This record gives sequence, structure tokens and C-alpha cells, in this order.
Amino acid sequence: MPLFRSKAEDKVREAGYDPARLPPGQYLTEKWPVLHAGDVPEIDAATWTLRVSGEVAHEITLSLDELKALPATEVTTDIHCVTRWSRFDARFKGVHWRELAKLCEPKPSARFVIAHAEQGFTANAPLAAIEDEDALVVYEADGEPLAPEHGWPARLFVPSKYFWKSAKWLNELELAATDRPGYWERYGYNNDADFWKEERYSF
Ligand SMILES: Nc1nc2c(c(=O)[nH]1)N[C@H]1C(S)=C(S)[C@@H](COP(=O)(O)O)O[C@H]1N2
Ligand SMILES: [Mo]
Repeated sequence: MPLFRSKAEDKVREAGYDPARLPPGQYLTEKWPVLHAGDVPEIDAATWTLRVSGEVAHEITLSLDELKALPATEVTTDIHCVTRWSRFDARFKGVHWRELAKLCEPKPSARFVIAHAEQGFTANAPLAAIEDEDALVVYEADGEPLAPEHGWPARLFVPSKYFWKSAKWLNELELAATDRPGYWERYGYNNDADFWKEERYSF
């Protein structure tokens, strides 16, 4: 084990976790930091919708009540931010992609997802990344409705990627045949964003 990792790993061990859960260059935080570009948007839950569009047989638009009426999934999972903090055992509740896929029926050409959020924010990922067992459209975290600063009323969670791919204030999942860089990806963040490979930046 390289020497520079030992301090961060010692802290993980002291907190009672297996240090193998900590990706390279990360440290454990007990808090849940807030990070985003711009201001926390004001959203009216009564008029908020989630659209699924693009390479699908049927485009769908769901209200928050309709989203919450779909079968729910709960996951306990680790979050890894490119700014080096990791948070273990975050609890998320929401709707798995498979439930939305049943309604919209992705076309075989659908290979990527572009998540759209308030204020024009976007994040891109391979469709496979939201087919992951722990990926969700999240509306509850740690047993509470998602806080405004963490993406209320709903955010994406993409477990296999650095946390910037997990768009807060989500309003559309666009399925695409070809990939398109999102907001942070255009700023030089790595398109693939695999935290085990430390794919932080593209330069
Ligand atoms: N809509 C939107 N979602 C976003 C971002 C953003 O700027 N806007 N930033 C991303 C980044 S860089 C991170 S690290 C996480 C932070 O989520 P948190 O504030 O809930 O910890 O949200 C991601 N989702
Ligand atoms: Mo971030």
C-alpha cells in the first residue's frame, strides 16, 4: 500500500470501515458536503415534472406524485466526489431505471443518457451506468425527503461514477445514440469518471 494513502486509510479503519472501500486519493467525511454551480433553484413540487425523452418508443412525463407511485428501491451506498471526499453508507430511496424503462421502452439505439436539470445543467453517462443495481432517481436521502441543496424534489444517483454525474434538481433523462459532454465534462472533468481509476480530469 503506498505511504500517501495510509493516513486516509487509518481514518477509515478507525471509523470501523474496510479501507478497501476508499478509492485512491479520497478521504472519508462523516458530513454530507454541498457542491454545485449557481444557486439552489426554487422549484414548485406541484408543477415539477420528470421527462424521459430521446431514443425511446414513448416519451413520458411524470409528476412528483406519479414518480413516487412507482415501485421504490432503497440502497445504502458510498458517494465519491472528485474534490476527494467520500461518504459511506448514504441511504437513498427512489425509482430504479428499470421502472422508467418499462414505461418508455428504450430503443436499441439508446446507448447514453444525458441528464438535464434546472438552470440548464447537464451530465452524461453510458446507459449501462443507470442500469446499475444501485442507480436511482432519488427523492429521499437518509430517511428524509431530499433537502433543497441536495437536489429536491429529485436527483439522479449514478453509483459507479464520481458524484458530479449525479444531477441534482433533475427534470429530464434524454436517451441518446451518441455521447455528448455535460456541464462539468465541458469544464475538463473526465468523461468516464471511474473513481477506482481516478479518472478525475481530462487533461
Ligand atoms: N444540477 C446540478 N447537479 C449537480 C451539480 C450542479 O452543479 N448542478 N454538481 C454536481 C457535483 S460537482 C457534485 S460533487 C454533486 C454534489 O451533490 P451534493 O451537493 O448533494 O453533495 O452534485 C452534482 N450534481
Ligand atoms: Mo463535484
